[in-house]
Amino acid sequence: MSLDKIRYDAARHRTKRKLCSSFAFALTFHYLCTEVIGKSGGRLLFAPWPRTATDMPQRKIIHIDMDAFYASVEQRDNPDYRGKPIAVGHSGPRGVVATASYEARPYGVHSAISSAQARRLCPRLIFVAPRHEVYKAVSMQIRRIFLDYTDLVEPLSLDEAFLDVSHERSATLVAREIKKRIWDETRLTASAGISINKMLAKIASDYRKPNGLFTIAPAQVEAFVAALPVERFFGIGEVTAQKMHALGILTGADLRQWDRASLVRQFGKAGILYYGYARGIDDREVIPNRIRKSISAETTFAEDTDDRSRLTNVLTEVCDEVWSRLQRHRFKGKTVVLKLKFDNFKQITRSKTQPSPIDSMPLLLRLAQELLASCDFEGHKIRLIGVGVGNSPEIAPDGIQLRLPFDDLI
Ligand code: DCP
Ligand code: MG
Repeated sequence: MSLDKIRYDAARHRTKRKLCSSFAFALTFHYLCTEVIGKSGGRLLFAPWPRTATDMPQRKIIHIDMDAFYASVEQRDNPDYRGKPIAVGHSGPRGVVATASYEARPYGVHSAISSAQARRLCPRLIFVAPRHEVYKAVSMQIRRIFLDYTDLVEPLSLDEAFLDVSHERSATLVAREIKKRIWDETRLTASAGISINKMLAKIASDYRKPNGLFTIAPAQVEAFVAALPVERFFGIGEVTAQKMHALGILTGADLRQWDRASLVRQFGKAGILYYGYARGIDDREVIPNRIRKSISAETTFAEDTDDRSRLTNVLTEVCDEVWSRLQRHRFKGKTVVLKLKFDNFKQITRSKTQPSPIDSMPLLLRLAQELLASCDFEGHKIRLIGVGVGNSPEIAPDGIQLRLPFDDLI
């Protein structure tokens, strides 16, 4: 807190001073961006590699993330759960926690741990079965609110989205108003992060959770990033953070000591991204309404199995679900993907591509069955089976095979 706070306050004072002297420059720069560079898609195509975030054309980005989303919905709808540690998820032996209320978090209960472990950590934890339809409905409600402020809304999941509000005078005021509307219309709280790019806005929304609002203004970026522990950067996961720690990189300031070539040597292509992160740079645009690339469904068995006739039965159910989703979303695809997860958690995918879109349930099922028949289980039992359809002729030019990472299948 203290170091962060000192640097943050110092940065605030610097901001005020800088703001006045750079006003005239900003006006000229704004003119150049909108009139000259703006016509080339808003990108400084001919610019040299920018040294700092403030060298970049600046956007105003808001990141909104609902607080303990599923759990808050359950506490809203059932007064018995309010003020209590709850976990949304199935409590059975193979259950997993989708999320936990803020009352449960001090015990160490969080998303993705097993329900059994959660119960050990917090014996009075209340398990609540998920109600996905309700979460989806709330998600649509908040999305409609976002769209009242900008068309540039990029949902990342049901409960979070980036908004580009560069056209607004104050992104912070917009964020405050959005939070209020979310509360008024859903009785749920959200946290908002405001800054000049996606990476910083995402970090900012997490900074004062729950029910937080935090702005990283342009002149604060350098000091903020310098003091930030590397594990808090959006996109630096646990494994990478550990590797950085081993190299003595604990904060953004440490990361900034590294040149681009050395980071690429250590971290591959991601090194380029990290080089930018250390300088508060992230040039990714807010992309509204992602194009759906695929549709899938999957099932985890209550008990691992290698019984081929049981697998075929479940495969039929999964294909049924995929088929009904394909119809609901009017989605057409030429490739079927089968995903299997073994009892040792190893995962394989196999795919088959047709010359034209899969246009019937029997065809989908036949292709999925052929894929299953071709799989060697290597003596393992199956824990999970999934089927996806992708490679839509509407988004892939003919003859180009789309990559089909199963994780992208919705
Ligand atoms: N979710 C899930 N499985 C996970 C992570 C999340 O099913 N491994 C679901 C439940 C969450 C929702 O997605 O409520 C949103 O995820 P977040 O990461 O935003 O977590 P929360 O909203 O629950 O909490 P926070 O207040 O930290 O944002
Ligand atoms: Mg959330």
